[in-house]
Amino acid sequence: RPEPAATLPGVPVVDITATGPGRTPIQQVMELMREHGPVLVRRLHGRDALFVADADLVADLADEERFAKHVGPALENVREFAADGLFTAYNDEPNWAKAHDILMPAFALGSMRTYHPVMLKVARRLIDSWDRAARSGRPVDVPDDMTRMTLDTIGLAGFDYDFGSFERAEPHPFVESMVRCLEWSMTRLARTPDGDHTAADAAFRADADYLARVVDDVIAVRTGTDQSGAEDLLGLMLSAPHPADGTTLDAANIRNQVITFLIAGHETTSGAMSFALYYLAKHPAVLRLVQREADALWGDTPDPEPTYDDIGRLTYTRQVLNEALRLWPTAAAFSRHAREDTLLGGRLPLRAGQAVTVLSPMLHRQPVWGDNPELFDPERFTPEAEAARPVHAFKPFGTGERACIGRQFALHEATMLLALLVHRYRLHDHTGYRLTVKETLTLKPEGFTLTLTPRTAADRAHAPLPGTAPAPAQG
Ligand code: FDE
Repeated sequence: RPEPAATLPGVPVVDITATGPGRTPIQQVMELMREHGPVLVRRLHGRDALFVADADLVADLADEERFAKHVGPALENVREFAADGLFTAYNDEPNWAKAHDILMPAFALGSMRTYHPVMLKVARRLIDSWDRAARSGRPVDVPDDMTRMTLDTIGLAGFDYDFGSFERAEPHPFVESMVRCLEWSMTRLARTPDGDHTAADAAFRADADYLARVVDDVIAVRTGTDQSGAEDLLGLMLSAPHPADGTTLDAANIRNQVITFLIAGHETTSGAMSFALYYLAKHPAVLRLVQREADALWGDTPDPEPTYDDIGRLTYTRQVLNEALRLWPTAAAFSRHAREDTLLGGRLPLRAGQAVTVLSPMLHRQPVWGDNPELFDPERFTPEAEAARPVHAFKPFGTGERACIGRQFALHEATMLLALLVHRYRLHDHTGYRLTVKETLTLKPEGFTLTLTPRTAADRAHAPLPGTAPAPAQG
């Protein structure tokens, strides 16, 4: 193993072996960077990992000629249950390019038109459930409900499979097993070399087997019908021939892809919406601007019928989502490796194969973001502000050919839902919630609840005019 510390001039080495990474490893590295700067080596049980958040270094890492996605230890653990699915496949595994080529059309911007009605249908399930909560004064658990919504959406839109999450008091068992698998992947990284982990590993195996059984059921439901040629994700997986050689994906790979999409398609998106609602609840002036935007489209209509094109018009709502993803990118780290020996940023010598992990939450707090990066301010994402900033300063969806394939899907789903919710409800921060970020490989605001009351015509009339600058609030 290379010892980067010895060969990386000026890069501090921080040994965390005494405490371990704990249950919040991302936030631990964030703290280390606040103390030691945006480039550091974290040492754990003698294993070194290079973390960077410096904007120039991240821009250099985006050079696809010299760097590629790295499947690091965390993703190696996820490979135990997602194998050669898109997220965890090695770059040179033939199934990556094959599945990527076959599935890309399902994620092109135009395909969102097909998913729009399904997304709206699931948004209405959430609204029904929140209406009941509003009537009874009961608080809603925001991350739990966002997860219900995103799981049902990817299930129905991708596979025409209904998880029925809103008919369940507890999350679907698939979600619980999946979260435990992700936690296992994360905590396995913190293991001491001498511990006994047989029980944890057996529990993981049982969960992974359960995920596979659910997915086999999703596939069986489809193959039992004449719908196997449908144009959704599963339809493409089952029947679309690869443009290069005319073969389709094999059964084992389809199972891995379905697991991958069910996981990737809902954990991260639900966290993103939860953080956005958190910031809206804390920033009434911003909330009024988002409401104003939705009101301009839908007025006092009690049950608006958002069209596909409406979602593209919700530009301020999209800015709010981006700003939430800046402060808490829910897939908070991604790794790259050098294709050949090279100098990162012209100064840090890396050997071929050597890995670097980008810590997006700290990249998103670098000086390119101004002198108050902790401040929630959607004005950072006006077209003018975006044009003035280096392109690689914002990386919530990773980079290059292995960047997020589901980006448009997630943004369409999240923008529509946020706008519908703020159009319909007043959000009450009834507990005076203090943010604690839970990590299960992805990030979520833990225990965040709201109470709701319906908005009235009078509320809508009193929202401020568009173009009013939101008063910057702390938080
Ligand atoms: C991917 C992704 C990424 C990258 C990673 C690395 O590099 O390693 C990131 C960062 C992400 N992704 C993020 C995100 C966020 C959000 C919200 C999301 N994401 C969402 C979604 C949805 C869906 C469906 C998805 N997503 C999916 C996906 C996939 C499949 C992938 C892989 C791709 C390749 O090819 O590799 C991703 N994603 Fe995401």
